[in-house]
Amino acid sequence: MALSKRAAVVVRVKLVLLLRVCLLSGEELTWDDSGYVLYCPCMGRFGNQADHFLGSLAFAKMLNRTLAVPPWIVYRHHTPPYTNVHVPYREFFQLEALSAYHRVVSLEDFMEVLAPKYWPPGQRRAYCFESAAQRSADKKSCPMKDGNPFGPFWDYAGVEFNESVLFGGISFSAYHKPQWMKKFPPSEHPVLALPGAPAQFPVMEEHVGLQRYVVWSEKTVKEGEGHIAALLARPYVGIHLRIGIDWQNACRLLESGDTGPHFMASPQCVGYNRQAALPLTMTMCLPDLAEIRRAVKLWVKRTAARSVYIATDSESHSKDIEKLFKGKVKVVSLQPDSAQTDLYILGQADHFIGNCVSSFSAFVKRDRDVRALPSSFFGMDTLGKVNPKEEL
Ligand SMILES: Nc1nc2c(ncn2[C@@H]2O[C@H](COP(=O)(O)OP(=O)(O)OP(=O)(O)O)[C@@H](O)[C@H]2O)c(=O)[nH]1
Ligand SMILES: *[C@@H]1O[C@H](CO)[C@@H](O)[C@H](O)[C@H]1NC(C)=O
Ligand SMILES: *[C@@H]1O[C@H](CO)[C@@H](O)[C@H](O)[C@H]1NC(C)=O
Repeated sequence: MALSKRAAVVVRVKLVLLLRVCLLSGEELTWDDSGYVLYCPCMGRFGNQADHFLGSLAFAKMLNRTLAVPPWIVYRHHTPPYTNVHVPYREFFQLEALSAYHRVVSLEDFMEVLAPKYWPPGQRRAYCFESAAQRSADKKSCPMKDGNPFGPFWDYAGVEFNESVLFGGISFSAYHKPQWMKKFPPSEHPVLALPGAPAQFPVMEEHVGLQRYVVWSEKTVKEGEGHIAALLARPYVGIHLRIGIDWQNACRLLESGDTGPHFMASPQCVGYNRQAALPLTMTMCLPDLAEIRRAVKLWVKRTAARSVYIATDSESHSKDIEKLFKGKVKVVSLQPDSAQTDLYILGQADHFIGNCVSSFSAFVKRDRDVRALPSSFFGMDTLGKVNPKEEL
């Protein structure tokens, strides 16, 4: 007997869904009995989110749970309609490349394919620190959707939380693995949904190498390579100028001396060991034009560069840099809409000069380290050696 019309439609929808899943991941998505980790990349912009991503990936592996890879949150403070954009991970990077390290699923696929059946509305528990719950009205609820970017993120995922599970006296580090396993066995707690990344900022030293699994998507590569071929002659030096007004304010905190050498992404150049850390100078945080010129000149000479690529959060100083070379070196600054274009081009440079304190620079540095490409920082030409005139 023929299927009823309704049943036929259901079968078709299921087939389409199945096909879609097969096409995206190469295999059918099945439920993982070892459980899942979901989190909102709710702190900071791209560089911060990327640092947190590496730690979260390690956390999921530690608990042997599949990581639901969140989209990137892109803030549009200056362009209408001013709402956050949620960019699926695989827009910028290959989701599949992560699988060489650990089991992952995109948050979007998790919500579309798995959640309706295995994590249905009404059973969606939020997990957070007791201290975070203190901020809620009843002091017992996780503030999952309070404010921006929290609310819009879970709305994007289509999640309302039904209940809160609080924890305390436990951190995301490997030290507390037994406690996590004991407290939250996947049989009773299949989905650990967290208000923030289960990770530290900046990324821990032991997780820096996970960058190798963060591989650019074909689309990003194609666009980036297009720009390189059209605009740059090799060898080229890529530089990151993090010098805008927000950064000037941030670096001012260094002047008081209260921050010490560990300030935002700085462990990448002063060293992770707090006791043995090198001094962090103002020039390293906020290079002035003299330092920018000095470093660019040095590396253009050392690499016999034919062009310079400038990525910047504000001014490019391209005219000043051009003048250094009397027209013999081409100086390019795209100021693209997408920060990923800058990150890609910096990543491919023959030499990179970054800002040690910036996690945006840190992304490029890690990406290059994985491929054994050389990098330096403003105020630090050789890793582990603050430039002589800067020494305190
Ligand atoms: N396109 C482009 N954007 C940049 C550049 N430098 C900074 N930005 C933007 O500014 C943001 C800086 O935030 P993060 O990526 O988190 O890195 P960070 O430098 O540690 O800065 P904070 O988050 O402000 O502490 C980036 O995500 C970009 O959106 C640049 O050279 N090119
Ligand atoms: C980790 O999870 C996978 C997938 O659920 C499972 O097959 C495996 O047995 C788990 N490993 C451990 C040590 O529990
Ligand atoms: C959670 O969902 C269940 C089932 O839908 C419902 O009985 C319960 O009242 C909900 N609790 C909260 C706090 O929303």
